[in-house]
Amino acid sequence: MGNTTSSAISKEILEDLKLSTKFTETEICQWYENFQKQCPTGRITPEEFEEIYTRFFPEADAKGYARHVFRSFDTNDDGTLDFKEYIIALHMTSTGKTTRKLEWAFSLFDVDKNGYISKTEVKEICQAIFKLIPPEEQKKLPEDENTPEKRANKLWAFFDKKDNGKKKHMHTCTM
Ligand SMILES: [Ca+2]
Ligand SMILES: [Ca+2]
Repeated sequence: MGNTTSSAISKEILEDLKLSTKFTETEICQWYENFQKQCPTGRITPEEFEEIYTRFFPEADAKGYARHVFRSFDTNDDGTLDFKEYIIALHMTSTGKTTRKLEWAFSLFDVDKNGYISKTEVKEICQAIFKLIPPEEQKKLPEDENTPEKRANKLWAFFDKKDNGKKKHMHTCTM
C-alpha cells in the first residue's frame, strides 16, 4: 500500500511463484532484482526477448523460436512479458515438471491460440527449433528426425496417439 515505489517484489506474486515453480524465495528475489535492472519498465518486449535468446544461441538464428516462446508465455496476451510470466518461462524451460512442460509445449505449438494444434503449426515450430541447432549437431541427429519435416511427422504421430495433444479443454464460449 501507499505510494512507495519499493523495489521489493509483492508478497502476492512471491507466494504465487513459490507455488507454481520450484524456485526458493531467495532465488525469486534475486531474479526480481536482475529483472528490474535489465527491465526498468517491468516489461519485456518481444525484441528484448529475442535479444536474450540470441545471447543464448549466438551461432544460431534464434529469432523465430524466441518469437514462439514469447507468445506461449504471454499468458494475458498483452504483447509483453511481466515478471511473473518471465519467471514461469524460465522455470518451464529449465526445471519444470513434465506435466507442466507438456502444458507449455501445447501453448508453444498452438501458434494461433485456438486451442488446437494443427500439423502446420507443428511444422512451423520444428522449423524454428531446427534453426537453433548448429549444422554439425544436426548431422548427429537420428535418421528419422534429422530434418524439420521428419521431426514434425514424428511429433504429429505422437500428438495423434495421445489425442489430448490435439485437443484442449476450452471454456464454453461462442466462437
Ligand atoms: Ca503479458
Ligand atoms: Ca492452433
